[in-house]
Amino acid sequence: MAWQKQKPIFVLFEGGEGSGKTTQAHLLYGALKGMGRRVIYNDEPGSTDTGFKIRTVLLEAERNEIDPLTEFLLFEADRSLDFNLNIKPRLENGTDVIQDRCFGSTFAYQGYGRGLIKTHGLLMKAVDKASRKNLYPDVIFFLDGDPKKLLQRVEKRSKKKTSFEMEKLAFHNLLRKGFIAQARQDKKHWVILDALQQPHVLHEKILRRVSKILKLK
Ligand code: Z5A
Repeated sequence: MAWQKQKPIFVLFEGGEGSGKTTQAHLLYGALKGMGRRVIYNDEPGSTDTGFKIRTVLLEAERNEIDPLTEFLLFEADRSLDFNLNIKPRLENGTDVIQDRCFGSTFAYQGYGRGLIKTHGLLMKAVDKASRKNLYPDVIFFLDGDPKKLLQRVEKRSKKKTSFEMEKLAFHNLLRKGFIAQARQDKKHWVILDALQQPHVLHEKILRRVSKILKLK
């Protein structure tokens, strides 16, 4: 493929902990690469040097002085850097972007999980739009499933738990509610997938949808 001709696709993966987003994002990355496309895998938080420092603060277990609004602003600061330095330049030069978490997580975790959607809903939308430099994915795959079952997958991991993984089940149920609410509000872009399916089955569904979008570009 002549690289000047590639019209990039921007794909976002969202979901709660253990939903398999990262697995599917990497499978799609490999598939697009296999088609000869220029593509990057990118995730939030922490994909820039400064963003990585923000990530360390956000994910460490002991961070009692960070209130929900501060937490939201830190995720958005990370996003603003991410779009400036990674996502926007890549899309502009015709590279596909496979994004693992973005605004969908902010509205689920900080909006629903922490309750900011009720007190700062409009502010959240305005700040987030600015952080994204008005860019929006072509498609958003939400890997949905019962948090109780999905959390069992991450329980098996030996790595140290993040501040979010240490939250109680009620918090994870709120996140799910937040993701579903967003998917219902924007059916054109959000695709809900049953995260409990086999990885290869999910990948086939995702690839089919992405191929359809690529044909229309
Ligand atoms: N956060 C936020 O609060 N606000 C924001 O705006 C943003 C993020 C952007 C980042 O954590 C944290 O930041 C995150 C939300 C919050 N919460 N936490 N913790 P992270 O970057 O360290 O990790 P993560 O994004 O949460 O990833 P994850 O949940 O740990 O993993 P995942 O991407 O959903 O799943 P996975 O790594 O692909 O798979 C997990 C395990 O399940 C693994 O062993 C796989 O082999 C297995 N797996 C995957 N798919 C399947 C299927 N289909 N069947 C069976 N087993 C599977």
